[in-house]
Amino acid sequence: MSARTAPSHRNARTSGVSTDHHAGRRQALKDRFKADAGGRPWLALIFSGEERNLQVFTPDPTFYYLTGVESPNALLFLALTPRQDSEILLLPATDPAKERWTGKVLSSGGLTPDCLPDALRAEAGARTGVPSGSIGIFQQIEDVLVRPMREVDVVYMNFPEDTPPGQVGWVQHFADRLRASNPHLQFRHAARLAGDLRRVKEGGEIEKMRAAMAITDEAQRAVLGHLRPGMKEYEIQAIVEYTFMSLGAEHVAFPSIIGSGPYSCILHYDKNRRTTRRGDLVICDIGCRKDLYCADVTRTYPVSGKFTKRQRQVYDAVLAAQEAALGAAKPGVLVKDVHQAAADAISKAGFAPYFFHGTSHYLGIEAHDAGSYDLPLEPGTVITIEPGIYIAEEELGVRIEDDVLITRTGAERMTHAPRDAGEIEKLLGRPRKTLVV
Ligand SMILES: [Mn+2]
Repeated sequence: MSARTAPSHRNARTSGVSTDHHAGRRQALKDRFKADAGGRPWLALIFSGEERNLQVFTPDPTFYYLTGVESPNALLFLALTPRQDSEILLLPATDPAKERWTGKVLSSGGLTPDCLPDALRAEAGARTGVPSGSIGIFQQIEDVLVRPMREVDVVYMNFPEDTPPGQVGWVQHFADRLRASNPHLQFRHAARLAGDLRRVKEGGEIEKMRAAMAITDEAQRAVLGHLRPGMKEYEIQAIVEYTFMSLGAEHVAFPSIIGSGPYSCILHYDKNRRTTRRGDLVICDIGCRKDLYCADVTRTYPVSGKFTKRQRQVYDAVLAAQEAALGAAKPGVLVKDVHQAAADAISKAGFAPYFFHGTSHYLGIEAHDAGSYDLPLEPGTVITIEPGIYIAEEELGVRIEDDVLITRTGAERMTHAPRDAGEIEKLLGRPRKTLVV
């Protein structure tokens, strides 16, 4: 049975809230591996990644997408050989000593007599849809692999980005060792096939993204309530991130970019140390992560409360470009077509040399989410639309970014922070709120 007709998969498409959607996603990915392997037996190793000391652990997005599990040191094993069609989930062994430091994670029991592996595995099974008999301890990885490694031709792997530059992580070591001892096998990246699946969001994912977006919109409004000349960029960042956390976000989706004056022209500026001045524009490119799904919203504000004539001219050109791109976004078109609509509008306004980045990226479990840009947009894809004009010699940068859901008939703007220049000036004209300190 193909994934499209499997009942679990159909449920997933409509509800997205039961554990069924993880089972459906795994089935859909297995179908893609099967087609990609061209009838040859294959196995796939999808790791959650390693935890690093004093850092917030975020599971590998593909692992999380397929299991809903946030534990480090876990593995999803999938295989299709003449002998087996299997799904095995290996979880970290329960470690009460470690849990005292970092809290509980979904685990498999196993290290001490007072842990109850069966109960833990039943819980993991209920949450992931993997039969509890197919849930084990991460240390069993070698046992799980022994036989299938002899039976397959193709191995799909993900490589979690969990390692500081210049170091080789455990997964990379493991992959190198597998390759060296199995030279007859073909190793392929799982990321592309999984990415194309993740690219189209289900209802439940879209709801999670809307929640992250509503909080991010609220943080933009909080900036409008407090912004004044002399405020440090990092104070604005603090207001943004305070709002994120107080409204229930777990984290930022990416380092907050608060760029004023000359730094409004630096695309990924995240030092945020400058003191704003009257007459500056300040770019606030921010997004929170909630339930591991991301939002990404940019607004550009005049610090003094009013745009100069020149700033307003540039601002309105960017807004018109964003509207043009929004109008072009619909099923069947490519992301580059959406970009072209924005670029044409900016050219028409005479600012062509000052727009030098792409207009859109996918958004989801990652701020720059997975998926091929060669595929046409389809209902359920979520992209950002974020044209900008950056005139460094005038210290004048403007970017406006919203998150957009492709629908059956066109596109829906999902983020609603104040965007019109007149409305922004009106909101900045109110008495500014004071801070806690
Ligand atoms: Mn963005």
